[in-house]
Amino acid sequence: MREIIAASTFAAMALFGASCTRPDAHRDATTAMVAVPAGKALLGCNAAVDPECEDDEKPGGVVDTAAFEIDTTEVTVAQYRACVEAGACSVQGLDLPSNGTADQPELAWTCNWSKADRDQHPINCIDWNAAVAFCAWSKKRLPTANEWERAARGTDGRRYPWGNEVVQPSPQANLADKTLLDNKPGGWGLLEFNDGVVATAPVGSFPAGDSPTGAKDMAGNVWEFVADGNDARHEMRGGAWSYYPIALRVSDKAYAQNGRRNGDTGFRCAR
Ligand SMILES: [Ca+2]
Ligand SMILES: [Ca+2]
Repeated sequence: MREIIAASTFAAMALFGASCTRPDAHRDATTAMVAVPAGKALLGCNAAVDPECEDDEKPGGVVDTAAFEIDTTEVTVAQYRACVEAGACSVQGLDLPSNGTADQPELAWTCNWSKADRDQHPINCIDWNAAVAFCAWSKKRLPTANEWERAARGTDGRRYPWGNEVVQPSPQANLADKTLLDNKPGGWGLLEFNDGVVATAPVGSFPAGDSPTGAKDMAGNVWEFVADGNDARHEMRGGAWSYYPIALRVSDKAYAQNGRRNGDTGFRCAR
């Protein structure tokens, strides 16, 4: 299955690599960034506002982070394509999810690469190493977990990017709502939420959920890889279209086995 699905895209990549050197192509991927100043912020579990903290979020506390910039949005399909066309990024597996051990063709419908009208959706079905390669090509890097969280929640230790208020029925984020439940019989989703989106939405579609720094979709849409983790498993932050409100909390952590490519996971870059 892997070879069949990837064949045409490999051919396209070879074509670009052989005939299309675009030294300025990285400018195509230039994306708006928000500047986060140096200083102290409350990161990790803030039990005063969040009764759902899990063990790996504890203990919370005040952390000093140096100044950095982070992409305003998740990296889009169009931005990733610019890197592919420059010969610096791979398309391997972008149409075929994997849990890190086995391919999951039954989930191929969730992947945005090479589907029509997805240019402004987040690139997904991508593994951690490919995300690292894209950020390097963009002269950036993956954010650390602390940087990601600082950008998502500001300095005051809030529970979600927008504050401490619970997720609204017509929410500030794309999560596993009734749209997913209604359109994927036998699937999953929560009837009390209605964000109108089955899987991913174009980046920045939920401005009511913007973080205090101006970063968008820090809750939901796709999980985002961060630099933390090890060769066996990589940390992800922010929850996704396939998850429930507990995962939209800014201090929540999830982990991907190395090699995992899922429709619910993408990334953004920092510098
Ligand atoms: Ca949804
Ligand atoms: Ca996100």
